[in-house]
Amino acid sequence: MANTWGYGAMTNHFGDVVQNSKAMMVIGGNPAAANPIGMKHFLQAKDRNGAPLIVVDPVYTKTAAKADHYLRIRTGTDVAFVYGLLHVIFKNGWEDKEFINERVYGLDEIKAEAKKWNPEQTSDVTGIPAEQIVQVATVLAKNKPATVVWALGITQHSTGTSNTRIIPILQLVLGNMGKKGGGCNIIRGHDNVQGSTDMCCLADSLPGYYGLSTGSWKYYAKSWGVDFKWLEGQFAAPKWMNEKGFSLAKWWQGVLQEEKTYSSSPIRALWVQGNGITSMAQTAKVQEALDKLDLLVIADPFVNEAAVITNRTDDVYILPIATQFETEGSVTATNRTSQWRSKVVEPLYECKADHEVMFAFAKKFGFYDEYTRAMKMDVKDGVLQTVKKDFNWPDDASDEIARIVKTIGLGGWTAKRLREHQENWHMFDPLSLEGYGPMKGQYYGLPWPSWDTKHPGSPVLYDVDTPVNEGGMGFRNRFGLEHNGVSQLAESSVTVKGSKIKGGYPEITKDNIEKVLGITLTADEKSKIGANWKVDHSGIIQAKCREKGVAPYGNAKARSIVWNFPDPIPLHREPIHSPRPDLVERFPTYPDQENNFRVETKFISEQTKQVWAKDFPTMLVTMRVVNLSGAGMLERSSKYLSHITPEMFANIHPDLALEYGLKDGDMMWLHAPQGTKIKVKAQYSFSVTPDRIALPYNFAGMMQGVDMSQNYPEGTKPYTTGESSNTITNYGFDIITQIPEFNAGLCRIEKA
Ligand SMILES: Nc1nc2c(c(=O)[nH]1)N[C@H]1C(S)=C(S)[C@@H](COP(=O)(O)OP(=O)(O)OC[C@H]3O[C@@H](n4cnc5c(=O)[nH]c(N)nc54)[C@H](O)[C@@H]3O)O[C@H]1N2
Ligand SMILES: Nc1nc2c(c(=O)[nH]1)N[C@H]1C(S)=C(S)[C@@H](COP(=O)(O)OP(=O)(O)OC[C@H]3O[C@@H](n4cnc5c(=O)[nH]c(N)nc54)[C@H](O)[C@@H]3O)O[C@H]1N2
Ligand SMILES: [Mo]
Repeated sequence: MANTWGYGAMTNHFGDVVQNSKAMMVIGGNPAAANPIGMKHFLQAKDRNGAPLIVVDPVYTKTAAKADHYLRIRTGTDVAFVYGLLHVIFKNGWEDKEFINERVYGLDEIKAEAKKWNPEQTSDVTGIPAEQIVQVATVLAKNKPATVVWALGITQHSTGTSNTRIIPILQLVLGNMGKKGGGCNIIRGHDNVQGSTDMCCLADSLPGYYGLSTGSWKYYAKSWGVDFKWLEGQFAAPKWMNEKGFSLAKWWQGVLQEEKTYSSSPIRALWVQGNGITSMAQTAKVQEALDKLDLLVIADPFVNEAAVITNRTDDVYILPIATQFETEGSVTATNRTSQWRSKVVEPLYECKADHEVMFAFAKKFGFYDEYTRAMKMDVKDGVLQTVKKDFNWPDDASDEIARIVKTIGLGGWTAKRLREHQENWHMFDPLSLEGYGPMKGQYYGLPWPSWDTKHPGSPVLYDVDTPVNEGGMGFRNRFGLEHNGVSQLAESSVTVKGSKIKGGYPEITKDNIEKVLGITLTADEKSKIGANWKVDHSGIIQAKCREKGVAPYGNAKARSIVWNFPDPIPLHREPIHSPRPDLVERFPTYPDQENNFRVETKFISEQTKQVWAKDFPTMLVTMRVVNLSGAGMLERSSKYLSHITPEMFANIHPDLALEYGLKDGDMMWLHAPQGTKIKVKAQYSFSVTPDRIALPYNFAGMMQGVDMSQNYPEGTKPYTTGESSNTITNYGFDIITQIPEFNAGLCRIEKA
């Protein structure tokens, strides 16, 4: 199962924005509530650099309240909006021609699509006034470098992947990538969510984003000191090794088997370790699936509300887990830096840390030795081998990661270095991240890639004006050497500063290393070197690259065409449940999807099943509130935090409320296209227009009007319970990642 929420990482960092950004566009994010520390930096950039703040959001948020330009977009139309900006930029010749020619592939198709999106057409689709589109395009073109910041308003759509591609394309066109003060600063969510994706709490890759392929599995088998055949034998059949698993968004389908499902058998047991369950879309389906399972195990410091919304009376196990204050180890922040954390107290009462629970189960299942073996291994004389009898937690776990995960360059993240950074916090500049004294020549937290144990970390990705050994690099050569006869490498004029290799170069392999780097390997080196930089345990490829000032992953072009995606260039497609039937005809969604993450997913058949807007006329957006987080159980168990939002509510414009005879504070039913409903309090607000409402997503404990609170074990009921917005967020999933379409849907209001 997987957490598929996050999509990307920051290319730059908050301090860089303060120091270098000349403009900022926050699109689909509300850091004032969801990342107040990040927000502080944007306000500083406004003050220090006079950088205008542009906020693009369907709701007038607390972030929007600080904006110089607030654009009230209709949900699910960001691709159209960015094409609208590109239209104005190309029309005026404001694109960075040199950057595009040297470092970008496939922009002609983007240009052709942008031509269609003149300000009037863009305005009709997005709801943003045409003059504002021209104005903001001008601001971005005239204030360089500009950074673009986004979060969930961009990813939680059936077109989420296209959203996350069109914005970097905008930054490429403006020449803002690989620049201090520029880049795409995607604010990741939870504490350590970046680390959890890097470490593969994902159903479609191996740790470090190694693909699901026999080659990657073999690399991991070797890295873990286990036999590949043994690993293969752990699967029901070998073919499942290279198949994506179920995703967190649709695991319930594996239980209910209502839509077409591709797996060896139905899911019968669910183990939840650190996920709120009610934070998922389709909560009514989740409830049905929870009821149907044979076994439910929840490992959580709190009573996870999965145990509360189910009607089952048996076979639910709640394992008390230690909090982060009771454990030690590294976590990864949104800007790709690692931080070491110390244990504050030993685990209290009978609770155990997550890894202890995992170890206990591995023992019970009989693979504890294989599970922990890599922590006893190391590379000696260029050869990976077992070097000791026992391991030392958590340091050896961190060193294992550093030894194995080459793809994103974690080679430098040894426990020793991370501990030194923690001990020397005061020796780093909080804005530039540069170290002084004993930390001189390193960046705080060694932002990845930190290729090897001498590397300082890379605070700004793709920066060719900085030597590789000091944090610079080109774009990664990830998609072959050429496509349709066009080279994918950077032009000859793009030499990474200080590099001995001029211009673009491919990713380094055993076969090309001598030619690309102009060196000759010894017979001993040849016998030890791995097939390519991603799987080279010997460290030879990295060492040779260091000598030449070369990034082992190549120096290539960024591509704006993804030839193997359903939409090779991002295209506007209406949300599955759109308020504009006329636009559904012009911009239909994708064909239904046969099999992604083991399940069928409906797209066009759902979009055209009926004219949804007729029966469900109001748009639905979900949001975060500053005092609650995630599924909300933690904070709703705090007297003081729950007091701020004592009840589940919806922000509703008085004009809309009055259409339904709702006074401020009245209860109302909200009905969803999938036939579900929730009962919530109407809270008058001018942050929304009369065509839309906004709901926090951090409540649980009620299901479609039914109070489930008798299910909390004695003494655990939080101070506040309420309906989960996710009972009515509409059916719809991103075509690639399967992120639910939390942020573009429809509902119908009824006075309760
Ligand atoms: N409608 C709507 N739904 C959304 C979103 C939205 O914007 N709108 N956002 C989505 C996003 S981005 C996310 S990330 C998810 C978040 O949703 P969840 O992942 O559900 O978030 P949390 O409630 O923070 O955490 C889940 C559980 O982890 C437990 N926990 C905390 N620390 C530990 C630990 O150390 N070990 C273990 N084992 N458990 C621990 C907590 O007690 C909690 O029960 O929600 C998604 N759902
Ligand atoms: N207090 C608090 N802080 C949190 C969390 C929390 O639950 N509570 N959760 C953490 C997590 S896991 C995450 S992932 C982050 C998320 O951080 P954010 O994404 O900043 O949080 P949201 O409040 O979901 O903000 C999403 C914004 O996108 C807007 N939006 C909705 N649809 C669209 C659209 O189609 N286009 C555009 N342009 N905007 C749209 C919404 O109106 C909303 O203002 O926050 C983290 N921080
Ligand atoms: Mo998140």
